[in-house]
Amino acid sequence: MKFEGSRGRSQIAARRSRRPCSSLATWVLGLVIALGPTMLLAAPADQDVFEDFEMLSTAYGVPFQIGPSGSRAEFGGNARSSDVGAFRAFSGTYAWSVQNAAAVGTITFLDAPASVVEFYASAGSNPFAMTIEAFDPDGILIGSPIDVFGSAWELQEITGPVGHIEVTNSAAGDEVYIDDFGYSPVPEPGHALLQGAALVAALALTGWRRRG
Ligand SMILES: [Ca+2]
Repeated sequence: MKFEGSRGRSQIAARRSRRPCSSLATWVLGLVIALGPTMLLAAPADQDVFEDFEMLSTAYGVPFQIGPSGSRAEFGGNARSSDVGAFRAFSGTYAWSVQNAAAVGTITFLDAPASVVEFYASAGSNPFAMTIEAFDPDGILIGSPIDVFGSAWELQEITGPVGHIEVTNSAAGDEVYIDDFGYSPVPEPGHALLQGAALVAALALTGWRRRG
């Protein structure tokens, strides 16, 4: 099991102007960057919370949680985390899997909706067996269901706010698998504004130094 807190994110190279804090465009750019972590899609491990399921063993139907207080996610339903072997896992030998025969696994964001969710999915040896549906905090389906075919691992990227995800295994054969699961919660408004103010102040300082 592996949990990692805030990690370094991709950097945006902002164009510098001679008067960075004097234009509306600069303020807009600052807010976009401050609010932007959820928009900067990268690898699942780059999100605020990341789980590779290594050394995490649970039984079918026994829920477990990942993430720190305030950004927890609960994995539940007819699913488990287990050692499935290197052939079935995307990383290491452990993955989260949904039992066969019309079973549904759920991933619920307990404290705050997720602004972005990234993970790898594989339908194992079951063609046409895996459907992923993401719902907003009110239970409304976000976009169209995602169908995963065959054993190849596919990177999934879902932008929210996401309240919960349902993973359905509609076949009677193999399990279906998810591995390297990462997400970032929707930032609190106050925190985002503070980030924006700090960024604008940094831009202003850069402009002052350049003029000096
Ligand atoms: Ca793994």
